[in-house]
Amino acid sequence: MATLLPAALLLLLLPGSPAQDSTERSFSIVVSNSVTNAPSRTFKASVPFRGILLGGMRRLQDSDDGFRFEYKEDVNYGPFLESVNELAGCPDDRTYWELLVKKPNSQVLRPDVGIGCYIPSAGDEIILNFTKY
Ligand code: B12
Repeated sequence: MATLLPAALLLLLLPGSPAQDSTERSFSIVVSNSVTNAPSRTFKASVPFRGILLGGMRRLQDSDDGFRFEYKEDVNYGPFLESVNELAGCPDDRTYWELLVKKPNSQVLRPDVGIGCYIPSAGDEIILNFTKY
């Protein structure tokens, strides 16, 4: 009887519950450059339910030759995005890849976490913006 099932098991069995939701969350990744104002490039990406941005970027890289990135692992904060399409941030020039998110309502946020922790929502426009600090 359903009433006797533990709550977690019940959640797994409920139709449409997050645990069963296998639909991908589609979002876009815009590669932009505020230093040179080079034209932006837009890519389509997706993550599964609660998937992290880094995973969506990896899958995009695997499927699209036009998108390449590299990151280094920071001992405290995880993956730090170092380069996109062969362009790397440089401490001497004080350049880096900033992570911005434009929400469907056009509000632009600057997440307080990096690519390893940010969880894209459907319709997000993830902006990887080469800029200066
Ligand atoms: C300075 C700074 C930066 C500088 C670092 C370069 C420099 N030489 O100054 C720049 C501007 C590049 C930067 C960028 C970002 N930062 Co920052 N940054 C800081 C800050 C203020 C000080 C770090 C520092 O100098 N520590 C002292 C030195 C001696 O220690 P360190 O270990 O060598 O420091 C290095 C790491 O902190 C690393 N780093 C800095 N920021 C981030 C962010 C991530 C996600 C990672 C993996 C590493 C990393 O760069 C430092 C220099 O090499 C901290 C907050 C704080 N007060 O600590 C936030 C902080 C570390 N940054 C943060 C964030 C979120 C970012 C960004 C993701 C912001 C964004 N939306 O774009 C980006 C990184 C994007 C990417 N490319 O992956 C968060 C990380 C929180 C988290 N749990 O993920 C912090 C804690 C601030 C906050 N919002 O609370 N940052």
